[in-house]
Amino acid sequence: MRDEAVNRVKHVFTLFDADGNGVLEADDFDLMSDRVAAAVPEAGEARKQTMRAAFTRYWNTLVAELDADGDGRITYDEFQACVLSPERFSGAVDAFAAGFARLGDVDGSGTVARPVFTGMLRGVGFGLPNIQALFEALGPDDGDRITVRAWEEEIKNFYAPDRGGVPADLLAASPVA
Ligand SMILES: [Ca+2]
Ligand SMILES: [Ca+2]
Repeated sequence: MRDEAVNRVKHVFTLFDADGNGVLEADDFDLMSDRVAAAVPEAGEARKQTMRAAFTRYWNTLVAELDADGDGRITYDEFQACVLSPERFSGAVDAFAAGFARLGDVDGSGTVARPVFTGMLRGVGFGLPNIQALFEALGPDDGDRITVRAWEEEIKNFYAPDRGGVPADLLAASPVA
């Protein structure tokens, strides 16, 4: 596995452990979707529901595939097995990427404005300099917006164990210059 992928996996585990108790549980995903929804007050209820459903589905897939000892919680040791067989998660990751990125398209234009992008990723727990670096890497247009499609693809890259040197690495880099 590539070093960049290992770094992303460690970072993602820390982020997903939203309440910081050292293990992933259903409550973490509820907490995260609450924070993300709160970051985009202007998003419609339908988009929020899709986003929440994507978080829930993602958790259900993780616990079904990774909870080796069946205690309903995922430790880091259990979690890192996800990178060994990414094909088992691709459906849930695709839904997660789509539900998340499309929440940011609050006006249905197919684009996401910088403040919305920043608010949502702050909601998940990423650092502001990392978020800004990723936004720049996704090529904002003259109106300071990126396409939902570009963001969605980058979310999938973030979870791909065989990728490296992708813009998504910027989210796990520290510090970002
Ligand atoms: Ca937790
Ligand atoms: Ca477990």
